[in-house]
Amino acid sequence: MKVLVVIPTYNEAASITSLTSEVLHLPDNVDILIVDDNSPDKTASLVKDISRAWPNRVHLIERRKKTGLGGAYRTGLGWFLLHDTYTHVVTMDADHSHRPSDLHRMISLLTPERDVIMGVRWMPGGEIINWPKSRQRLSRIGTSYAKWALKLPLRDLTGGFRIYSRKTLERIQLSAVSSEGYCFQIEMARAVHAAKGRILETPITFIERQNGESKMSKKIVLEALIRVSGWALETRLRPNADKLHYVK
Ligand SMILES: Nc1nc2c(ncn2[C@@H]2O[C@H](COP(=O)(O)OP(=O)(O)OP(=O)(O)O)[C@@H](O)[C@H]2O)c(=O)[nH]1
Ligand SMILES: [Mg+2]
Repeated sequence: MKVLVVIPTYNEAASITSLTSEVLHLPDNVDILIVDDNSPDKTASLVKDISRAWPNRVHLIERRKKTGLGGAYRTGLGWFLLHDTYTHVVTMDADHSHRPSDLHRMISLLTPERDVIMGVRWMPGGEIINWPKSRQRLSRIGTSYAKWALKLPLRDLTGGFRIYSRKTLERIQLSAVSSEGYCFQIEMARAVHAAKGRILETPITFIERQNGESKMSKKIVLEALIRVSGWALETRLRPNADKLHYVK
């Protein structure tokens, strides 16, 4: 088993050095791929310093401009698929909202029978620290709506802390997962479910960022609302639409 951790970054200079150091010092010997969108705060040059200190364990893809989380993840997951020494890929935020200690525990849950390990805030044992009530409400409503609309039996559809096996991603048409913003996480859950991926939900602690700025915006919320509503209709009109769309 060899794990790659993909971390998208936009203006995460305040967090990226400490986060990558914590991840690299885990006993799991994981490698890291940062996908940076030309951050004005020079996140990428910090990553270059880190990768000089950790040759072959830290990789960087620099995209020319910020086009959203979805595009950054499509690039990162595409890189993972091209490098078949890696058996699993992790998606993780750069801002210390996702704890490396949870990553270690999630990796320990991997077995050949499990296709996806999904970090969940909204289940017994899960926790959210320092998130304003309004943000918690948005996330809970988003997950509940998507769960009902898409008929997905999952408890944290908007969260981005997950592990996917290579086998699972190879069954999915990644280019068909076209969301730009955080809706990407919902769409990936939909695609994995359509591909009959076996998903294990596990509780995580999510901590509000202490440095840098959130990229959450009205546009991102609107994209999710419009897309999920469209998929809901599609699911009801053509129950196997997701399979036809996402599964190879
Ligand atoms: N490359 C790239 N990374 C992005 C983009 N938008 C967000 N990210 C990264 O995606 C991760 C999640 O973004 P955040 O802004 O923390 O979103 P969030 O966790 O929903 O919001 P907060 O609660 O405010 O932290 C972070 O590592 C960001 O740097 C983007 O357009 N391009
Ligand atoms: Mg965040």
